[in-house]
Amino acid sequence: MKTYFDERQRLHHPQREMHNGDWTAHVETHVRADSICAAIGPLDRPADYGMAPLLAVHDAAYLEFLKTAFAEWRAAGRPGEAIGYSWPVVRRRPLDLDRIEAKLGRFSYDAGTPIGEETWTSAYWAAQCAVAAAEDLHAGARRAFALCRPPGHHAGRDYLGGYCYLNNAAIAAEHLIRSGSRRVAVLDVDYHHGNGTQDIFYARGDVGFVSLHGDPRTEYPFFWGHADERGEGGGTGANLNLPLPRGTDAPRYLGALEQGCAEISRWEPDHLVVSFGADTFAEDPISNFAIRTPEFAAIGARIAALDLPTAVVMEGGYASEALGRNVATFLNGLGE
Ligand code: Q9C
Ligand code: ZN
Repeated sequence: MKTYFDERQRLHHPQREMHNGDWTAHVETHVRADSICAAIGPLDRPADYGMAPLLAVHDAAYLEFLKTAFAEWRAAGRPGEAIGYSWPVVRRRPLDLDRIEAKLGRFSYDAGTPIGEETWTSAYWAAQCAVAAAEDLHAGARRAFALCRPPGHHAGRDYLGGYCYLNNAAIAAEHLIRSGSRRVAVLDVDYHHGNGTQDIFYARGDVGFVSLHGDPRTEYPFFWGHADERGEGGGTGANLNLPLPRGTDAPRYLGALEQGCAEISRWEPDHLVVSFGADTFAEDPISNFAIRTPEFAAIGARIAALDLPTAVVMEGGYASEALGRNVATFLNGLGE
């Protein structure tokens, strides 16, 4: 299996996030990528596919904002990294406002996802890894792995959040559709609901979304990921959320995965994109499931039994020391 990573993805270094009433040290560090590289390396550098695959998913004004936000923040004399403090919750509309604080409010939804000097560079190369993995499937490969860091599944068409800036899984799925795939399924097994991916494809009948995650009644991102969110318009029925309680262990998790995989099989996609987060790990510092390292192999094996060409896109996982082992175990279970 080809595996993709670009060294420039290490440059992004978010300092802090607003968490439970305080600024805390940010957990989405380059050490995560180092751990994965040490466990499965060496990885290949992706080619540069340019802006087109990003523009196929994201709003052009949003991409321009992401590219320039840090410079504008500095030019306005602000300290540290760019982060919002006011969000348009009611009657949200794309007002074209000049102040960087207003733009941050327009294009984000939380205070956990700062923009620094190198954020755009790292997010851009993470997205290129996802395109490279999609290209491999298009060329006939059965498997590809994109070490996307920063992650992507919380980012929507025109917003960042949840440590995510560009939706790498959506970019891979859309790239496959535009390369001729009739149907693509996205299976999200990160601990958190992939609200950005869900939102991007919510009204689409050609990209299905199935997600297993901590129940948003108690877990981030709270407002999306509930079982009654089934898609709309042409996408009605093509969105399936399987929320699980705190403490979910491997037997219970595999039961829900069975249900999610059965749904994907019925849907008969040409390709599968897996948003893989290892934050379901028992020792993850910000999550509450109870999966142990060897059990990631069984998760990979169940996904392999779908017998679909599969691109794995990295999402979360914050127990950095164990992260590489958890990813390697999952990929071994998935097989070639
Ligand atoms: N400071 C991923 O796993 N934490 N994102 C809530 C806000 C947000 C996790 C506290 C967790 C996002 C890709
Ligand atoms: Zn997560």
